[in-house]
Amino acid sequence: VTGRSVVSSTSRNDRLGVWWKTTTDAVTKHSCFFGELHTDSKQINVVSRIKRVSVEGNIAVGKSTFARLLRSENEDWEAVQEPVSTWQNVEGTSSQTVVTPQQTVSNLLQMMYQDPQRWSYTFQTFSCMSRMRTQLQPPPERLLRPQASPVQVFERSVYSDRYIFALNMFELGCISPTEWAVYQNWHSFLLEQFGWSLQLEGIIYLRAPPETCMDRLRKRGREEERGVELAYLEKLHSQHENWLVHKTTELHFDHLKRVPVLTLDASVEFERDVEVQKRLITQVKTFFDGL
Ligand code: DCM
Ligand code: MG
Repeated sequence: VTGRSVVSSTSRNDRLGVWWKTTTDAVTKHSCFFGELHTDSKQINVVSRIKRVSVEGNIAVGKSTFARLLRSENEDWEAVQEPVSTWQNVEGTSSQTVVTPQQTVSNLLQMMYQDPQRWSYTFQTFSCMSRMRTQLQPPPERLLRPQASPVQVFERSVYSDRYIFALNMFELGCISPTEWAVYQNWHSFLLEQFGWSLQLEGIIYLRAPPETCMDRLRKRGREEERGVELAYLEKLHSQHENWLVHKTTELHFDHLKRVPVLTLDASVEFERDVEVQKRLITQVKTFFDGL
């Protein structure tokens, strides 16, 4: 693959798993493919790759629990967590060029909830950037085994960052029209650059009434979210419905309009109910097979 350094690869017969990176100026672009090789005219075309699926849903609906469940079900399924701890501890990130040791640690998640007018844009910028960094990491070795049917399951995506949270903050007036224009500008640009590596093959939508999410949010008791009101969860619920069910949200990426969505009923308590878990897993398996 010209101009790219292969970090790791495995192959058997006509199956290939390649993890490679391209470095251009300041950016290192990681990509991973897993699939069949077609070697006509000395050109290698990799026709399929690791399936990438995001789990979407309202705050505290149970995305992390669900992702853990999938991970324990099948070792070909990898769960990639949302980098929430990074947002709670801005100094602890890997971009040393931006944050100096003299600066105090910021809990940006808390700042955003305490003063959304002031901090929403900053939070949405940082959360989306840190998510990109997380989701561009190389997958674990075991997913590159030739006999694997690998799926990476991401907790949320750069698409929900924009079409759920940032859009919502703009509609609530916490992100100004200028900030919204700037956000959309860099978001589109970065996705055009990294788009291929971040694209999804599928979306799982965990759907539950906002009241249920409110109960779970209280039970979880994340300190920063103590002031979250039902009205806010209702608004986020509508954003999910508009994007994933009614399909009325205006999207700016063509492939995203065609990504299949599996809607799962997450109103039932699935954390400890083995029967419910089995039912959900069966639906997920069928969905993954069809991607
Ligand atoms: N969050 C946000 N904007 C984003 C992504 C996340 O405000 N673009 C917030 C919502 C929750 C927390 O981060 O407070 C993530 O928790 P959960 O995964 O349970 O939704
Ligand atoms: Mg979570």
